[in-house]
Amino acid sequence: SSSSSSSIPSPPPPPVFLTQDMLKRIAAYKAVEFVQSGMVLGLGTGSTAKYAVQRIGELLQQGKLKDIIGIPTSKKTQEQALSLGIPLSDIDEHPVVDLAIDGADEVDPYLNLVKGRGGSLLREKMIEGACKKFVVIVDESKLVPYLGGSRLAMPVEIVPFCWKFTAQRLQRLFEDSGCVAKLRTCDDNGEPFVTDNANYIVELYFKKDIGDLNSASDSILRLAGVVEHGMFLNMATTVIVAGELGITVKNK
Ligand code: ABF
Repeated sequence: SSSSSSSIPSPPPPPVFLTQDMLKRIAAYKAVEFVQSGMVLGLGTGSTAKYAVQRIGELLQQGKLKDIIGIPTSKKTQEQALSLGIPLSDIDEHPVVDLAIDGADEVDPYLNLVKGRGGSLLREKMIEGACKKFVVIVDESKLVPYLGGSRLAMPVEIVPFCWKFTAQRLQRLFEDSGCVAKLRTCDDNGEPFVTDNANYIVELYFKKDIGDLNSASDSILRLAGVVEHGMFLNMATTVIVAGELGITVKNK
């Protein structure tokens, strides 16, 4: 039989569809363009930051970057960086960090952040607070009109001692915003989630805007039993947002 298939036009190429994971990688690679040889670098935690750490390791191995000192923000990132051969230190040894690159859970229009759903907010805040430049990398799903408004949780790291008492006090602090406080537990066994610093995490859920962020921050930190919260106010110097339509770089 004669073949007619050659006259059938080939189907159009499939539309280019970027997965959320691809967007995370695009943002991470863009941020690594800020890295220069000789820098002390804060290494973030999470599924976006992991691409930045990977890329830094690659550039070191290729000899395109030299004399980098990495300051990991979690035990998990420490392991990843070690496996890539990135030399590591801490902020005791290097109290001034040139640049940190890390993800976030929420970014508001003023570049204030919610972080800590990865559970490493305390070390992140200590290290990123010591940075000359703090570059945040997100896909566009992380952009919110105001913090705490995404109906995802705002994490607060607390000491395990009488955690119910502290969770109650936190909930009461924001009762006007319809706050509900829940202890973070592990998915596999329902046990309390334990941070790298041997603390617990309480998740705050809000029904309404919590208003002034600085006073919210102050009142949380005044509670005995609280170690740190996940609002990173006025800390990011740059936010790189990867979206379907390209990369946006927002500067403070
Ligand atoms: C860490 O990673 C956290 O502060 C933040 O919670 C999280 C973001 O993770 P991902 O990039 O996986 O969304 O930086």
